[in-house]
Amino acid sequence: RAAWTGVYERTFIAVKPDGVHRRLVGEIIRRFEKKGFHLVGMKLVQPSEPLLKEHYWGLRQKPFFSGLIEYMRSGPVVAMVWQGLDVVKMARRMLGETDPADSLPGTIRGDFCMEVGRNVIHGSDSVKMAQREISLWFNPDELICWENSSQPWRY
Ligand code: RTP
Repeated sequence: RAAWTGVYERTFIAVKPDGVHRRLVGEIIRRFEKKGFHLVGMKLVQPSEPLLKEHYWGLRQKPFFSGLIEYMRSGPVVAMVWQGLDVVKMARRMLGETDPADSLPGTIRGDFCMEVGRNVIHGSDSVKMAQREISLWFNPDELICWENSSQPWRY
């Protein structure tokens, strides 16, 4: 494939209420910026229960589902869309494992949290899920293409 294929891939990242509460928003944005990804959407939101239930629809049968919704409603969330080469997979690697106990130091969860139920950040797990989540959390006019670079090494 051409080197630039996938440059316009997008993922949905959310700093969860514990991450916002603990002032980790700047640190998280800094990591994505320094990696080289391109921010195309961002907002502080107090997510509604229906939005969260839709977002976590695939986990509705899990025993932790209601606790998860309660946790996600406990404060504002910073919702973001990041763009760049293989951003979905790379962002998941930057986040670490779902359980911080399994996350290596150097990852966001490995560095900043301890419990699976308070794991500070969400990232889409596939390109398809990213598209679904972006359209759930953002209106198209909230996503801004602010740079039109012809240089493929700048994502
Ligand atoms: P996320 O969607 O938040 O990025 O997390 P993930 O893909 O790494 O993990 P997933 O299995 O989709 O779980 C979603 C979120 O549910 C909470 N969780 N709690 N055993 C538990 O108590 C448990 N397992 C998962 C976590 O907040 C996880 O990020």
